[in-house]
Amino acid sequence: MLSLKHFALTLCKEKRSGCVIRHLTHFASSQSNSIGNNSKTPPQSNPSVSSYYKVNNQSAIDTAAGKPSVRLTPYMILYSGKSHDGSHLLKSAQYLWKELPVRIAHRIHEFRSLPFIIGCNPTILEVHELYIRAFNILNNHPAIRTADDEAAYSRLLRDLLDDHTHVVTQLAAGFKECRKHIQNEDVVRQFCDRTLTSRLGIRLLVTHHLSLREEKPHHVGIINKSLRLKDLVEKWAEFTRRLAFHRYGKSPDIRLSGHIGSTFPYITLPLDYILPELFKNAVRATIESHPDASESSLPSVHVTIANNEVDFILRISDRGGGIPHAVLPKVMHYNFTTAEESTEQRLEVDPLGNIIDASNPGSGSTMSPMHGFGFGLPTSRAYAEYLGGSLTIQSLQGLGTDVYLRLKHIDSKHDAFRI
Ligand code: ADP
Ligand code: K
Ligand code: MG
Repeated sequence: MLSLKHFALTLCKEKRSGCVIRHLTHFASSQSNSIGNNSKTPPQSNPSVSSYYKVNNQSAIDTAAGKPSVRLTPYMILYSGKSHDGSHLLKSAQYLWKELPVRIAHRIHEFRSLPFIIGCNPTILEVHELYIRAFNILNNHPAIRTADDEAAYSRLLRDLLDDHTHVVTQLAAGFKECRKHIQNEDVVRQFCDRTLTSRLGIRLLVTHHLSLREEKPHHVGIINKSLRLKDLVEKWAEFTRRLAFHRYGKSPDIRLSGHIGSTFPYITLPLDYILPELFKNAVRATIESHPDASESSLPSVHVTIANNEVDFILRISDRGGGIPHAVLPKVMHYNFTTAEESTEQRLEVDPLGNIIDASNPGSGSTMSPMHGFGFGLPTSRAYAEYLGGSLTIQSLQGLGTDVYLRLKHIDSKHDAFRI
């Protein structure tokens, strides 16, 4: 055991190579009994080492990754019903107990298939290790049979959700460091699309289960049975304006029109990511393309809501100068950003790239910066497509930009999408 650890340490220190890691992975799995069963990540360890020598579950990962994932429609989730005896909670936990290791094992396989120049980046390795750790914990968890089991399992899920809070920022930072060595854009896009949407799916399922345990008016788990899109748009518009004031000292108005009275069942969680990203882009472009404009002379950002039986659409129109012809094909690339050219000063950011929000310190760690990693548009588009929708951009070069976010209703007769 000692010699394997020493072997791994030496190799990884000297040569961070994917071949070495894969080799180690297999070597270690054949030694599984001698490595021990500790599923906890050693604190402060070198991730490149600890991910790979502690791979006693390697064959378990392979087995789980060979199983298909069972995806549910929101309709199934919405109408699965609540029982008085709590049996719906038990069923929900049992589904997760089976499903989560499979989904996480699929992710681990994808991490292992990354080109080694990316796979060996320390920040990417940290995320890879988080997934291995989550797999070990969830896969070793005993079956859930009683209400007490379910309660304990839920506490575990809550902790894991917290541990994985910064994964998007970590991936964005990791890719930023190493992807200049990768010529093939498709490799990065496929990995990021799949990792981020799968993560969204897992978080939706887990948050849904945890929310089933709470009573919230108009809600079944994560599904708000009568979401008023206007309220959500206003919340994130206000958030973005505060961010802009903090960063630039001014902000354009964000105006709302269209079907502002409409309500329908929907899931807030993905919109809580997409809306601020789109608003930040529009507000930033508006301010930076009018460097000398006063607050009152900045052209407003216009948000239009359209709702119909099949889907709902948000159009975000700004007068921020548009996206130049040469830039437009790249804006959907992960990590592509024009932020480096930006003349404005950066806000204070913590090591994960999150803004430290002076007005609300408690929320600081979950706030995203105004821009920077080039993940806003591609992640939003991946989420929208995962949810059976789309995100498209029309640039009116020289004038402004229209962004269209389309999302399928969850109560439509057809299987719009699966989580
Ligand atoms: P980031 O905001 O971190 O740069 P995004 O993926 O959100 O990353 O956007 C990528 C780039 O697309 C931006 O840096 C900017 O150059 C351009 N862009 C996005 N939205 C707009 C917009 N509304 N107007 C002008 N340019 C935009
Ligand atoms: K981008
Ligand atoms: Mg952005």
